[in-house]
Amino acid sequence: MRTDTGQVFRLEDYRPSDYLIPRTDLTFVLSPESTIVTTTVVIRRREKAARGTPLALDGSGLVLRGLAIDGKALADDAYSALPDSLVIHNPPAVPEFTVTIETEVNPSSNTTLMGLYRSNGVYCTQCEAEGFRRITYFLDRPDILSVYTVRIEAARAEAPLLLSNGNPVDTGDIGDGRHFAVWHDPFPKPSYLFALVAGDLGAVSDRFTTKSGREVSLGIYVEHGKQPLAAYAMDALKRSMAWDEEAFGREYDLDVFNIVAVSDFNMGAMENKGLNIFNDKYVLANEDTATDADFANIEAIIAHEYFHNWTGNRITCRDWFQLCLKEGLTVFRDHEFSADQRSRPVKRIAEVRTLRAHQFPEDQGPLAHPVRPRRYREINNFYTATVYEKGSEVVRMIRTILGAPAFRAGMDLYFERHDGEAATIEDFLKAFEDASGRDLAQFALWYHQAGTPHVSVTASHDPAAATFTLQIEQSVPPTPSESRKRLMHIPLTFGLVGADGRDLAYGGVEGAWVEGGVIHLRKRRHTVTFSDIFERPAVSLNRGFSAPVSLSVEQRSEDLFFLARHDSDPFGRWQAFNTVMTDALITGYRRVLGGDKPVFSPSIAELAGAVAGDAALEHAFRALALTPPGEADIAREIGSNIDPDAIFSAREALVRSVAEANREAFAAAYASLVDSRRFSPDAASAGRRALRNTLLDYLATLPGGSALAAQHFASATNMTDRAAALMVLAHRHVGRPEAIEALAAFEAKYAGDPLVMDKWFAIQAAAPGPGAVDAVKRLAAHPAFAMTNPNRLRSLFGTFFSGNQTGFHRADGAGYALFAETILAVEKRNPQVAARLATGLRSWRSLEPNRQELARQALASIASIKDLSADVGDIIGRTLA
Ligand code: 0A1
Ligand code: ZN
Repeated sequence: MRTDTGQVFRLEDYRPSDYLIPRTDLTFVLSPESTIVTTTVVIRRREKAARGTPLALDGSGLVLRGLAIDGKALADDAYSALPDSLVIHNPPAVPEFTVTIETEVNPSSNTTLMGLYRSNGVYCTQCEAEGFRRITYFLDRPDILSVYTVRIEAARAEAPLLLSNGNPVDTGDIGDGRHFAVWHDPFPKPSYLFALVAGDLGAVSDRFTTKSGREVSLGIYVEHGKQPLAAYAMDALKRSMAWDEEAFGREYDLDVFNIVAVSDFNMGAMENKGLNIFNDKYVLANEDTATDADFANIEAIIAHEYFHNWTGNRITCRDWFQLCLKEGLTVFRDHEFSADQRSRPVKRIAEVRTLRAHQFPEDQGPLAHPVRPRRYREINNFYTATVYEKGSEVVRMIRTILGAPAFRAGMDLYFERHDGEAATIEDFLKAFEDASGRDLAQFALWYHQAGTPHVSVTASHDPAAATFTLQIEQSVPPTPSESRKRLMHIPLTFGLVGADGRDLAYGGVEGAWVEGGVIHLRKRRHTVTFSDIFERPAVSLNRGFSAPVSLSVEQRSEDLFFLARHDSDPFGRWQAFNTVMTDALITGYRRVLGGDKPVFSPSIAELAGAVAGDAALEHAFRALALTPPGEADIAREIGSNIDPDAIFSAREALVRSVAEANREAFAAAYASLVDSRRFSPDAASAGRRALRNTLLDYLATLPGGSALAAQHFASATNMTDRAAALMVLAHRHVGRPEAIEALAAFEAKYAGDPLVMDKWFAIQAAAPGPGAVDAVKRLAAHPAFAMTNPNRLRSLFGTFFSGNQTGFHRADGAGYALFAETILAVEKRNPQVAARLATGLRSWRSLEPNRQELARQALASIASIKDLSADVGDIIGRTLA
């Protein structure tokens, strides 16, 4: 564990390395407790570096066993070897020489899941961001690109399968029950993309022929017996490969593409060249074990990692400050892929919900940072929603501003210019500027400036002059260490919706650059006047969520109801309904705080009834529209002095009032959505299930609701329906016999399947109310739970800290005490996962004063521990600052 020294890394300190490593040969002699790694690197001194410049290599917790230059062992005083660095004081003056390093590592005792470790007896690696230095001393930075050849030796019985990056070159026997394999990757790559897997796994094999005729062998490796569960992932992989050729002109470039699923993994998956390693949660699925959401995630993550082959691997990052160069762009690519494979509007709404749920709170709290940060203490803590999701939104805006053809031309130019290089955000933007002739200087602030811009709008119609005017003002709130903000270029897609639901044509426009249905805000204030507008329109702004801003539009409340029914932009419709509900919930919340009962306008229930029964709308869209804003969404909109219990009461009351008003219609729609066809994970079938399950959630609040949910649970023929019913029972009928029985039945059925048990843990961890703290403590002692497994930790504690507003934020602070205790316990084994869990209190300052103080005490109790890891120390330090 790297303890927190407080060292800060700064973008402006970037300097090219004095030495390069054109070639790297690695030999792994694998053994569970003692693996010997022999690394031979060709070191090339850069012309600008003086002869004899010391060569300083990175390490982390390493033991050096041998060191030679050009085959000759080095004298003891010629170098200094520490666990975290190896310095060769006076390297040969020649331009190129070889260094051979022997290190010894213990994969079995590696609980950090970085570097070389074992998961269920399988040797595997994770090197992003700085894990390679746990394997050998190296220039472990992304701008050092090297061609790797890897030889793996292992006991055949323990590891019949030996994989690394690139193409297979050789295999054979070496006696004593041991064997070897050699892999060669012809594409120069940074060390973070290195991977090795060795173990006894089952294979799913397939083939793909690229557009230009390259035959690629595809393999997905999973625990023996689980091969059928990898069929969907394989299908998603082939669709991804075909899509990237079509949409971006990008072909695969090796003879093999392998994916390995492991059960202990810190993140979702990893794009190692030719050998992706996945958290098994994002590979294994069938209808009995996985929900529709799981299928969609698998498709998206398989695509994401595959797309990295070009955006991340062929063109990589110069330094870790440029992380969004590969991540934001690759998320944008996987979003587009899913939109094309499924329903574009539904996908867009889901993306925006995720962005608001995860990125907005980050941007609005103490952990805010620009999409391209300028400093970090621990890079692992920057795999954030801002870098990934907002990073994707920024790429989307480039396309909105340039238009699809110029965007594609910019991408082509970027690939052409930087293939084989380690690039920067400046390089990326320059490709678009050069391809389009547009100036993106102001736009670039999206990369450099943190915080969610706010856009406020007032509208007025002058019937006599037939003009319609929008007064638009932008502001960017201060964020940590950035108090003064510059004005942004905000592309707002819009429509002026007339009484018949159609967008009004306007004669002319003044006050801003308006083109192709987009208003470009570039100043603080714009007065945008449209002429020849004879009727007062409802204004639909930020259609498709063209800019990741918060928006308030002052217009008549009937306009929102109108847009919710008639906007031609599906996102606009969804947004209008969502705003109606949010506004009502905030008013209801204030009433609860004042000791009154919340009351809701009957128009809301009427609108819900209309949406539920509108056969012209996709089922999945209807499900999304009918889903009321979550408690955390409401809290975010309220902003400060939050009382989670009052939010909960207001939300419950809204759901009940909508259900009561639509009792018959919802019941009829619910009944009509039963699907007796064979299960299919396709988007349309999933949409039907989503709508039916959303309706169940409403109906379950009515008398007889628990029996209905129990019946839904008992008759479920797939995991989507089963988990949905279990959630309704466990959340809406906490402690009732139907809930207890269903939980027990689920547990009995899936006790042996850890990934399914994760759902069982998560559902209970999110059950509202003061009993959740004790429930979570009890569940932590369940035999299926393991403090060592990241998926279990995220399901139970991650869900509790980030997904249970009333339970975690219990007024007596018991949730916060459990938080502190858990972070410290997890940190000892796995600082990276602990740090992620520790972000659960990032919004503590928006709580009411009593809870705020209790949360502060819990955070301070963590901060007071000596020798905190860099990971946790960084998060807690920034959270308290
Ligand atoms: N590059 C991966 C994310 C990733 C980052 C760090 C990891 O370390 C445990 C693992 C994966 C992606 O974007 O999918
Ligand atoms: Zn990624």
